[in-house]
Amino acid sequence: MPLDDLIVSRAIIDEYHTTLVDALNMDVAIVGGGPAGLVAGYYLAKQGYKVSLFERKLSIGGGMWGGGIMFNKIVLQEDALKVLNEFNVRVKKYRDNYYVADSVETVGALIYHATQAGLQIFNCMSIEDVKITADDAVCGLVVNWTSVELTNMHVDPITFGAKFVIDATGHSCDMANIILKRIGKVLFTPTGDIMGEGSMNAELAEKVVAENSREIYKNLYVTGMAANAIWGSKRMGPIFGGMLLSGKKVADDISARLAQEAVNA
Ligand code: 48H
Repeated sequence: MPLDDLIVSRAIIDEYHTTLVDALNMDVAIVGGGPAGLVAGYYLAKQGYKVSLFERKLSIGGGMWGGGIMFNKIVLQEDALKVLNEFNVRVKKYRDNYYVADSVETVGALIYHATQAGLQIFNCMSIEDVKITADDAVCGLVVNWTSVELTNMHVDPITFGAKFVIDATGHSCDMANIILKRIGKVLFTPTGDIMGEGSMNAELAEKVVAENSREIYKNLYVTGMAANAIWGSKRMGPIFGGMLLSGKKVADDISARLAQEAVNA
């Protein structure tokens, strides 16, 4: 059977349009496709919630691909294996409490299992603002193509609705920065501001990252490296167990809120 180039185009346009329209109202919108955002998306989608993840770059995976200094291995501690094992990644025990995985295999597995669970990923899209309610609670995202951002063209964005938003943007804490710029120093931190990332200490940083992964402003949660930056905790370098545990923690917190909302409705 001959192939028609225009049917190829139509298939892409039709299917993308359907996917995009379907995402206009979500339970949860995740900004950033690093390990923490992907794990959060996996757990929320697995529970049947409608979740989309928006990633600025063409590739999903954030800072995980490069392992440490582009040696593409990642280290995980024992506690995190229960999360990693859900993704069927091969892990080698290096010594007690130190496990090593291939970073490329891990990113591939996170993307595969998250999308199979129902997470909708939009790549090449940058979040430039949040949608807010009359009392300044976050209720969605303002989105544009990254190519528009890069070329600095004056093209207006479009808006998506979400009951909850997760800042999974890593070191840059983009969503928290948007709140500071638009609304002020109103974050749920002691200062209302981003408290800033401390220097390297894997032990201290990993101990608190899951606990730091929580609501930072009305309906806005944080996960991953951004959680430690916002709450003024240390960085951890190329150990990724905390990123996985952090993604799971924020998914657990939000699913508890969504379940409560369903009861109240
Ligand atoms: C759309 C955006 C926007 C935006 C950013 O950096 P990440 O991998 O984040 P985490 O928290 O999942 O993982 C952190 C880890 O990779 C890391 O850096 C560690 C452990 N460092 C330790 C240390 O000591 O340095 O991914 C964040 C993603 C990236 O892909 C960005 O492109 C994306 O978010 N992003 N996407 N709109 N406004 N801002």
